[in-house]
Amino acid sequence: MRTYIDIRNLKILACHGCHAEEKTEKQPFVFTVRLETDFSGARDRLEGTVSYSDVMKLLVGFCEGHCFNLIETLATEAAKLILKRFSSVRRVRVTVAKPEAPVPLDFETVSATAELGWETAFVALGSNLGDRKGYLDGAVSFLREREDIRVVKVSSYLETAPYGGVADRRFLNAAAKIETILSPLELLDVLQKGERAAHRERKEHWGNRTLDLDLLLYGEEIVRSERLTLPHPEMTKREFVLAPLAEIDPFAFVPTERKTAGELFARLRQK
Ligand code: A4P
Ligand code: MG
Repeated sequence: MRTYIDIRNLKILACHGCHAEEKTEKQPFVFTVRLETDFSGARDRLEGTVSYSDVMKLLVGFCEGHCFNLIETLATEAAKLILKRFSSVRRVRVTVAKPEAPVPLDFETVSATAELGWETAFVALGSNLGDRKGYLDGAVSFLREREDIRVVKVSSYLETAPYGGVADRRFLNAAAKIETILSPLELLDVLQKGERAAHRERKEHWGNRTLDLDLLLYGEEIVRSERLTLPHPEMTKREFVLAPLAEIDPFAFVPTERKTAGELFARLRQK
């Protein structure tokens, strides 16, 4: 069963738009919101559900307190805010309409819709320079501190021999299961920020490093772009990735292989 709370046509006067006068003259923005939340835990108590009045008040404060150029940004940021503030909302769809948009034509309204939710992803952690355990602990804390990421589970730390013929010191490796409202590329940016915070120097590909944070899986998405490949292209060949991944979630699904982490780990060990 899927259960929703809908808020329809919440009208808020605020300043959003690209034109100079839109930054100072208020105009109406009309919000329609669908919250996906599980009703079964509520047991007819307000504390057990998401208070629609709290969601509406949050939207009013947010819309009045910011000044974006685009209704696309307003819809996306409002959706992210709802997901961060109301932990029982799994997915949200926010439509922002701007009926008085400054276009000299006869139209009813114009709107932008953002739909997002908490997605499951897996991150590989590795370190083979300096205080290796300290770097992995620091990376986990870095992820835990973010409002747009929830750390669900972290594997044990495994001591592993260097793989690939470039790095020459032993690694400490781990994997983390997270939930995030970030897109895959936004998440990659965050992981690279975490690496920089650990004073990671990119000297040579596959070389020694204080901290490597790789994105292994993001839901069942398959991505082949310049900056990002998903699932991580090397993951199925690496015991130091599959062992901690299978430990925390043997049913994590690798869509390009049509196999679970547990199956891939067992296959690799047989080789
Ligand atoms: N990139 C593309 N897809 C991804 C993804 N799914 N996750 C791009 C992360 N990054 C991805 O990475 C190079 C580029 O890959 C990034 O700019 C990103 O846009 P990098 O971190 O700059 O360079 P790197 O770390 O040298 O490459 P990579 O591929 O992360 O290295 P690996 O493959 O992780 O190898 N042996 C043991 N025992 N344990 C280890 O942890 N690690 C390595 C590093 C070698 N041997 C090891 C270990
Ligand atoms: Mg890397």
